[in-house]
Amino acid sequence: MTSSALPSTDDLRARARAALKNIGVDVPEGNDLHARTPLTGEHLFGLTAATGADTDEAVTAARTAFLTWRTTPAPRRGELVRRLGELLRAHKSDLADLVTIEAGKIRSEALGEIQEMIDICDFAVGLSRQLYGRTIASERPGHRLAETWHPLGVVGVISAFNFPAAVWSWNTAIALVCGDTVIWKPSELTPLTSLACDHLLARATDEADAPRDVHRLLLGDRAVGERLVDDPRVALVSATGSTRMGREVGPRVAARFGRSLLELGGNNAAIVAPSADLDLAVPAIVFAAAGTAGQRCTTLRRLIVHRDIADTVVERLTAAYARLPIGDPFDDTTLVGPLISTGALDAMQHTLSRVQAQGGRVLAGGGRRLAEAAPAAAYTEPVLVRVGEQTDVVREETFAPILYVLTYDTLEEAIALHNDVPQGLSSSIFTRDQQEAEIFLSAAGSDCGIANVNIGTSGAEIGGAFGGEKDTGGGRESGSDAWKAYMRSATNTINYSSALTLAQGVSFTAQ
Ligand code: UN1
Repeated sequence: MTSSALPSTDDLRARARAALKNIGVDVPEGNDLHARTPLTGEHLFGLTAATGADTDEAVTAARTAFLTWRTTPAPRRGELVRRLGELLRAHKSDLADLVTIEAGKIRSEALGEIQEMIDICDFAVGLSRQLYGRTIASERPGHRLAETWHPLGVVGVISAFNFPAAVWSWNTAIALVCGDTVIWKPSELTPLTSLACDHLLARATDEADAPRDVHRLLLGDRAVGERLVDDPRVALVSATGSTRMGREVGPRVAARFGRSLLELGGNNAAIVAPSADLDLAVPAIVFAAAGTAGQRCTTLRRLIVHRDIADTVVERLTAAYARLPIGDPFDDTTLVGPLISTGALDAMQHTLSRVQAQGGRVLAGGGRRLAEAAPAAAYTEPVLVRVGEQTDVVREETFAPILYVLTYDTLEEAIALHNDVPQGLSSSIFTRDQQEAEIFLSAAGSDCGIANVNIGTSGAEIGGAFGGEKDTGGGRESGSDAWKAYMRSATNTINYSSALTLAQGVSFTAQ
């Protein structure tokens, strides 16, 4: 299905301008960076990019602000984040408009992204009173051991187009309550959303009487990111993007003994066991695979179905795929918006032709949509492809809505197939068999950072830690104790006795 006609680029420009105005951002002007919209594939505004000197100045300012911020009591730092959360609530609709215009998300998912930001602000405010260190029993009389957590310094956040606002907020809300200051280098594809977020945080900063330079935004290309990566004053680089990008960032930051937090590619799978409730599994699979037009790092890319139910599952998925409304993401009936660019569409088609050359069979979807109405945009039908175990392409992440269907006979075989990819972000099993579910969640089961039962691979809540293993980079962001990545710990030994007792029974007294 194709939902209603597309809005014009002029309409979208006006809508973006109105959202920015409501938020308080002057419509930017410049000509070295282009805001565009995947809805039509056309140019919206010209912007000004940061230079190398701007980047250095931002790091200096954020470092100076850090010297005050690090000793501001954490609950007071939480007040800034609480104010940000209030402003996000007030501007939820405007921000969601910008996310739809720049990233192409359907309205419900764009609103969900802003809700995710509000949620992480609430979480971080609570955390601002819970940055706990432990007290440890000392082996020596009259001694106490303690663990103290301190802010790290300047945090560089490099984020991707697909979560243009939420991923920034996971990092920024937590880093700010931890006492760090933040420099943000967003995707070049979503500058308007970034300007809006930065502006709301600047307002919150003024209203909460916090130093203005606790946050700086740098719009720009790769060179800006590289400068942050190489600057020894940036204590932590938190980068979201491709594994290829992470392979550069990780070693470069490590070479200067900086810290990095990497959220890289995913190649997420779900196992569908014979006992699965298909009324629950099928819609979960369709959301995880086709939602966000397949452009989440948590998108479901591989379906590992038990041979006995494979035909039924495929039949039901094929029917569901045929009914997916594709088109204008502002239309409430649309479920699949555009891909980010025609380049992404080319990559998807290239992958499909390679899969077919390796014996893959397209079961549903794959056609281009709205090419006449919007030749510069990339609307596509999500694809379902039946593949064999020997199809190597399955091990690669293509950032597009392609779902590979594989079959299995034993759970052991399913788990082996599941783990047989370089990436390790998210995973799930659909089963009513508790033993199978527990095996999947055990050390011998899924090797991913996220492992779910009877729910898809995407759409995690902020309360849990988010991140993955292997080529996904190992980072953890958002909830649980992910905050520890934004702080450094010090171990303190306090001798409150009047005697010097050495550990390990060492004696060092002159005879
Ligand atoms: C991403 O795609 O980079 O779990 C993040 C999810 C979202 C976050 C995805 N909460 O799908």
